[in-house]
Amino acid sequence: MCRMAAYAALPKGNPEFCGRGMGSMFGSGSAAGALDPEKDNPMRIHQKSRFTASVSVLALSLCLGAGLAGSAAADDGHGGGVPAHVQMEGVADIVRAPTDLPPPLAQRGPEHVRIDMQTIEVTGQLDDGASYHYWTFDGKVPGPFVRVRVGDTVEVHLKNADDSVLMHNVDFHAVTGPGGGGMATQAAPGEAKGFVFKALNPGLYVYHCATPPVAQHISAGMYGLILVEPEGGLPKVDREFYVMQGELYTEEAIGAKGDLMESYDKLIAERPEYYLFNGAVGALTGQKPLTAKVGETVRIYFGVGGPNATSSFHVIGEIFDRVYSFADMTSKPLTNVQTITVPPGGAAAVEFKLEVPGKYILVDHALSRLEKGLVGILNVEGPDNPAVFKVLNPEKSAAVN
Ligand SMILES: [Cu+2]
Repeated sequence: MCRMAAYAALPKGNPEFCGRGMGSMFGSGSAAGALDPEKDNPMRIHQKSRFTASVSVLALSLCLGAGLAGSAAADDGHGGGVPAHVQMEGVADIVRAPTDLPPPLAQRGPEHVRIDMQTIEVTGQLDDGASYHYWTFDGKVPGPFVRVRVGDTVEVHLKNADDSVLMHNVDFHAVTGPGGGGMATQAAPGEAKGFVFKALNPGLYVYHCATPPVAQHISAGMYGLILVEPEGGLPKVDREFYVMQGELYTEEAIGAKGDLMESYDKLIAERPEYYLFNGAVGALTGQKPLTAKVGETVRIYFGVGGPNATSSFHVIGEIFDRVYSFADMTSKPLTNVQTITVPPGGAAAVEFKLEVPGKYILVDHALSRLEKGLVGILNVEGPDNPAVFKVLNPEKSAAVN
């Protein structure tokens, strides 16, 4: 039903509306069904190359320090040549804002805390003109950022929405106990389940749906982070952000329009079409970029839902002043790190001070993935700082003459 609703929202008679799943659903793609979409469909090949070109324009403009408004990419109001986000009608916005996380906990002793979560299956926007049937915690990707303190007794209540089709559950890596709570929360559509655990170990942990096939549920968007603050909390920073990386496996090649269908074969072969920050192409660029000011310190809580790819997380133009590697939040952090490795089902926190204004690009330094949707922006505003960074203009330099 959700898929049909998405179809209804798509423009009719669009020549680019040629996804394989869609053709068969509409009974209008008799020839398309016999085509190999990777090799035989010129429209798809055209779409793919155009997509790659547009992403490359974005990447180039970003890497050049932006300032390309009015060029091939439209200005989105944030300045700097980022394609504007256009929300599809009748399709949900599943992107969780990177600022959507609770503030640090007040200094307090251990308490009894309650967490309520809902598993929701929803057709959401994956890309410009493309949707996907996501499975989510609370309707967004990633799921809600959960924040507790070491020693807390945590009461988890999971409701599987009445209109779900599938069973879902939640497995917290912060739990000491069988299945991380997965078995205890296995819920049929309309059911509510729960469990209680004591948060014994401080750290930043992934949670995810662990209903088989687990990789399928994770890929569809069912992952998030839980922070178990150590005693006394973490050092104060000016801004905190919540970013997660995942992969999506679609029958259609990247760049296709319409409601895209999952490819179980590609999932098992670990050949994703999309790599994503916070659930969608453009989630953290044209739609919900990170923003901060010169002089501020920021911390990014970064996790990988996966289900399969390890991230080499990097911010172009910045150096991580401190890294809580593997999300060990109690050891002395590493210092002065360029790129971190974060495995699927793993996390890390990075901190850095912003000295120079401009656009800083979040990537996985396995940079082929940038061409598959994996890019974010941190916009930093403030006065120039030529003592740290300035651009030379050789044409006007006396040294040239
Ligand atoms: Cu699930």
